[in-house]
Amino acid sequence: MADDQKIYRASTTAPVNIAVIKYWGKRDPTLNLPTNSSLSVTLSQADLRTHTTAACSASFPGPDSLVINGAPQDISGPRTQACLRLLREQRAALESSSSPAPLPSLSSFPLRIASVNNFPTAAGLASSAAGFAALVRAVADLYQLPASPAELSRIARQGSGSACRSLFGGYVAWERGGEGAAGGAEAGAGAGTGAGAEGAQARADDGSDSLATQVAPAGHWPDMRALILVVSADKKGVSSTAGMQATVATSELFATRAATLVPRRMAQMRAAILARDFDAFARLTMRDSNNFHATCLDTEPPIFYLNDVSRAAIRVVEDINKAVGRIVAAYTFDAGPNAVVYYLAENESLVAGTFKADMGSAAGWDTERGRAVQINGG
Ligand code: 2P0
Repeated sequence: MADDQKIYRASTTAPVNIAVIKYWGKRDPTLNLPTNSSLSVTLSQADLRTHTTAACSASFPGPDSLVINGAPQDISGPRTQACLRLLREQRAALESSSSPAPLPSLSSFPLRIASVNNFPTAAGLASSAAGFAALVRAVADLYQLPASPAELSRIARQGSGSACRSLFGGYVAWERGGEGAAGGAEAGAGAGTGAGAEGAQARADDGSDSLATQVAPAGHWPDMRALILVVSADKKGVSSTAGMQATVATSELFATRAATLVPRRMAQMRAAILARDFDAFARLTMRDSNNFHATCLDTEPPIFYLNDVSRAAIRVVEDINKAVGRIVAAYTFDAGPNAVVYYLAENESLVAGTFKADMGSAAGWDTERGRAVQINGG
């Protein structure tokens, strides 16, 4: 086959992650730099993942295209364009340094990208994290980039912030970065509130150190489980991007959260995970979810992500923990009403069983709406 007809392909998958210390707020919307660090647990790919194939060829008519679950997407937005541009730049650098055995100039070929989720899109679960993580890794594989997962996370972050955490399995931190950079800390977050270490030349806050790293692999704490309770499959009323911008601009509670609470909780959460201390993990998870939603309520105008069923789920967790006399279940909610409940395998029948019994009718429990999932072993 002539080289200009050849089709190059690579496929990969990326899992969904659910934060236990929440990302909310951007200090730089263009580079998609967060106001505060965050930490998440990656869910099993058997349960929730995006599968993506990237292809390119000189024979493809342009422009680049992306299809998700069979539906063509508009990829002209700055987020997707930033990811594709950064990946192409890295490929072009490889090509220009590849003489005397030149690499094919894939960076100049149109891309065709197709993604499929193994969970119903209508399930109301955030798919942008797995989606951008899979897109970035598929194109990086297609281009045979020698980039580490951390380096790819820096690119995926620009597609969707939470996507950077889906490049890793297990327990994953996204460090805000920018400490000591000119203007980096003044947005109000981070332990390093002094902009620029004394005597040091202040660097630009360019996002080069805002990336994900693994705190511990899933095998470190293999008994961790997550129950996903889909309260509503509707698209959320206020998008994360718009919601967090409004919170940063108007909530006084948020400034304290970002500057003081999150840095402290990041350290405490790391310690809880490394010590496999479920009590500490669970308390921090619930408090951070509640604090995040409090800042949403403190936004002007207020943002309500939780609904009556969400609040009923909180009460079920409280009742389970009270009945047992210790904390065996922890709820968390993202920018929507759906609950994720973390627990240990030994409490599976108690936690999942109680939810099914107590919330079956309220949440319309079925296998689509309530499912127990493993933590990803990757
Ligand atoms: C999180 N969320 O840490 C938090 C908790 C929602 C609540 O990351 O604007 O879709 O694309 O960077 O990643 C949702 O925000 O936002 C999110 P963008 P993203 O998981």
